[in-house]
Amino acid sequence: MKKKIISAILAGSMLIGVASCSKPAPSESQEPSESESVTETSEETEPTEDPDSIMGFNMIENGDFASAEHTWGTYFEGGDGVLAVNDKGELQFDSKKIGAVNWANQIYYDGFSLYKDCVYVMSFDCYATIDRDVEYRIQINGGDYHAYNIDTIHVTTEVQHFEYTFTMEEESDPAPRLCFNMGKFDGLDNVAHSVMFDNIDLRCIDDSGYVSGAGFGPAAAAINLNQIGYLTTGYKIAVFHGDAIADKAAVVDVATGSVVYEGAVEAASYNESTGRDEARFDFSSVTTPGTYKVVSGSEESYEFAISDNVYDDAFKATLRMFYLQRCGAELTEDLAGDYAHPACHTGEATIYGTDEAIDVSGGWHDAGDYGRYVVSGAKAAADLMLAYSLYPDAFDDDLGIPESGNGIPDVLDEVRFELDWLFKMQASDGGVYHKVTCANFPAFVMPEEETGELIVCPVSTTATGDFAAVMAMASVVYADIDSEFAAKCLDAAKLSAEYLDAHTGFEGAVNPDGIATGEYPDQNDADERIWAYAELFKATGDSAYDDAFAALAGSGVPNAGDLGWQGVGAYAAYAYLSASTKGKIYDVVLTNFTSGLSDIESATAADSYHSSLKEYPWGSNMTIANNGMYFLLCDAVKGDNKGDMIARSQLDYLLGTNGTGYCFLTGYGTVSPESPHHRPSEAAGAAVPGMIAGGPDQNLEDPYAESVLSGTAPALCYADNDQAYSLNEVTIYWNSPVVFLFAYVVSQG
Ligand SMILES: [Ca+2]
Ligand SMILES: [Ca+2]
Ligand SMILES: [Ca+2]
Repeated sequence: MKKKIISAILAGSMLIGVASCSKPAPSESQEPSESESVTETSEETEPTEDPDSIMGFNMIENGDFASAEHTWGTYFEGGDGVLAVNDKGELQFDSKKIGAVNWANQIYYDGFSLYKDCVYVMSFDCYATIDRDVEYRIQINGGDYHAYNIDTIHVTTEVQHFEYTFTMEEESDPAPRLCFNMGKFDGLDNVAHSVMFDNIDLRCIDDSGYVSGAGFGPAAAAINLNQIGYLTTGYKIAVFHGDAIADKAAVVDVATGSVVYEGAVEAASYNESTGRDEARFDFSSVTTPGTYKVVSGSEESYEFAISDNVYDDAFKATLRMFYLQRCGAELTEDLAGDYAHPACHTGEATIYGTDEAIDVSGGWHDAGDYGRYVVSGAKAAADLMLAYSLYPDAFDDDLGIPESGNGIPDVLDEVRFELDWLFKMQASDGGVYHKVTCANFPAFVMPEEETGELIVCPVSTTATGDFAAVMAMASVVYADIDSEFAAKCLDAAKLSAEYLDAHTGFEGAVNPDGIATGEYPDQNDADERIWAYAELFKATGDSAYDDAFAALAGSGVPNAGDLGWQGVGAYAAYAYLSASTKGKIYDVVLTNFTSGLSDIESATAADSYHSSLKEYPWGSNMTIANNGMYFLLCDAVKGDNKGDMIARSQLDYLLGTNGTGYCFLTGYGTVSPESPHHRPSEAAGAAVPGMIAGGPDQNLEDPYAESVLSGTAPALCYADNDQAYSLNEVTIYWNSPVVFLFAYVVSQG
């Protein structure tokens, strides 16, 4: 077969903006599994430390398709087709539908790296059963998806060889994507056809610019501690590994250079979560305000403060994050700075499957996307209200939001912004719509630029239960502030409880056809129903709600230790146990509620960093914060003070006392996430301050994580990159339990 040779030299091509946004963000925090059809399995990570090793091999595994087991994925946006290795040893894409855009059909390959200032050659053979255009791209796999190397090729029924030489002029990318777009092109008719690829080869031919180990984030520190610092009276530890492990360590006053404390380092022990020996150093006895560092062996820590108001700014920023997530309202420059934007998502939304449009403007954007979801919003609102209820003195009226100075604690003004949206999500029969989003996740744009049709998804019993619960909670919290509003909240809660009474079967909580945004799925709505009855019992003392609660929770509240958006049992149990009227199954619920404490206690004691986790799943930082909050809620019920050390150490973990070397709160500490998976941060080119990143996910649930962290110990599976949506997204319900922890420690002093 004759091969026509086409060679293009695109040295240093950086065609930023060309055919960008070839696909929207592939996934979001709550939806790891349903975002795209991926046929790939785990990839081998190429060596990154030895400069010799980046040269001289084909980075595309099985590029000649000698094996039928390929690791290519497919992405469809209005197109359709089938990808397989054919019996001639070629990768064959059978196009069934070409869609409306060139990326309507995309095949892609992940699992290789490109290094700054290195030169690469990309080559492949391609033919088709018709004449057509195909777009070849090597692109960044996140953000604006711009290409590092790109060409539109004309493919015919003859095999052609394509070859490109390019220099990587941008920062090193450990997880780019090679893809071929085979959707709609000018002049192409929608006829069934096939496109064949073979001998796909990508290799480095010049590594003279390569710097070993460069480009993939800061090296973890050998001494980890709370990078913001400590309250004067607080418990204080630093954790050492590697060269920092010594018999003795010191705390040095940065201003004077003098040692203010020297003490013994605890014996080192192996930590399974990090895969290394670590040793704790307790310096709680240092209580004089100042700026310090810890010195041990040949290592020293980042500087940190000890002071009575050390967390004031970080606490405010963590709460202020909610203001910056507001939807349907203008964020003004005087308050929002670089993140100011006009009102977004103000149009009416269509109720799925109908012609009816309703106003559901307002509320908080959920996460890195602009969806608004009832179940996750309910968790966030509940956390903030609980924080205020238990620690009111921690909150004031000068947060820097539009309602600052109105005489009402700003946390309640902020929650009310969400509650006002929630009212709009309630149908006239009391059922509550699950969410409002566009059909797909948006590109990386500011919120007012997401202008697609808004769709309200059907009522779910989980959303309805959560709604009733937070509205009943609000009726108590706002009673002294605005009795009329509190009464409105209680009426809304009762109406939704009536809906639940009349609809005893599980409803909703799955994405309807054509909706690809976060699903927030659930298999069990008993905990949401129980939570609704518990809060209504607490709000009203009405024994009918106690009866309804007991009927469902008689043998125990499901998920009794969970403060999640899916398992809400701990909220339910706490509400029931903190009601002023003692409920009829109080003792059963108390045992049930507190049964999870010992596991958390033992995990916390065993881990060098006092992490309460044994495993690190997606959003592990939320579970860390939730565990601290759970202990404090149990304390509140029992009149104990057992949670103090655990709550403080979970907050310390989030702020730097962890194995990654990161303070996970954007804008605070010495090393914190700079590239969160968060559209306003991307659009502004700088991370919104005060956001908690998802944190380590040992399951490596995005291509970047898979590429960079393969083989990494569970608690170290973190990377600060906007492509790493399973590690570095942010959400309102990851921030909210951290607000709770801050409120606790600040109120304790
Ligand atoms: Ca072949
Ligand atoms: Ca206020
Ligand atoms: Ca549930």
